[in-house]
Amino acid sequence: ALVYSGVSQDGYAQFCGGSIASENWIVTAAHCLPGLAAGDIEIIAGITTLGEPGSARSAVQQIISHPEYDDATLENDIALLKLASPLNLDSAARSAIALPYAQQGTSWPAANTCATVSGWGNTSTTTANYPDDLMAAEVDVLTGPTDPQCGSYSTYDYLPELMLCAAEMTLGRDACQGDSGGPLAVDVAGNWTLAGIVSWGFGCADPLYPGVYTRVTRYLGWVENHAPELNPDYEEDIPMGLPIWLLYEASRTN
Ligand code: 4AZ
Repeated sequence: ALVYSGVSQDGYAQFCGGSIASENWIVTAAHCLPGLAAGDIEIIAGITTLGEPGSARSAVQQIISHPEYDDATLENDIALLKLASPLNLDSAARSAIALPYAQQGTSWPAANTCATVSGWGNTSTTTANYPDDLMAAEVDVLTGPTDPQCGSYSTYDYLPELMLCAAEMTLGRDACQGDSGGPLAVDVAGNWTLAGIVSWGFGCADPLYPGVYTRVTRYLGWVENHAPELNPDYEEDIPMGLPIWLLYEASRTN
């Protein structure tokens, strides 16, 4: 969770999501961050319920938003947060997600790939109903990286090279406001991999307007330029693990 440092109650402070890429780096959406300085925000990792006793915040040392992020078109909606001190990734509930270096950028993820989006965003399309418990939903990648059409969006708005289109048409599950910056994750042979970053959409769970995500494969070079340790060839291995929503689902009794 990305939270405002000036707001002490986590449930009120949370404004976006993010993904742990390594002990020092969080990947999120650039549109979460305009006007914010590193000292204005903190991150919470390793919990599923906002406000959970004992959940610690981590300070952010630097915000690196993509220099070509465009807040009118939402092109290049990606940012890196460098943490002031490393997270302890030894905890099962606090582990990194793989970046899709091993996947083919122009063919992955293919249409019909199952993906999971998660976050503390709004659960209602009509009122503000923000949960304290982390939510997760399985959605389908609707089109491949070269398919120009995403639902009913105009081809000027949906740019398949930079964006990814995913939705759950029959159950009406989708990301919504407050989920921005969080992961769209795909299980690649047991390695949870960051395919997308929650970016934008017209409303939420509207059958004509799928959720739109930043296409992470497109930005691996940019990520690596700023955070060389996120390149898989870097000498230190990043401990990967299960995504926190799976641990949460496993611990639920109902
Ligand atoms: C938002 O406002 C937002 N349905 C994020 C994702 C979606 C819609 C809105 C996708 O941050």
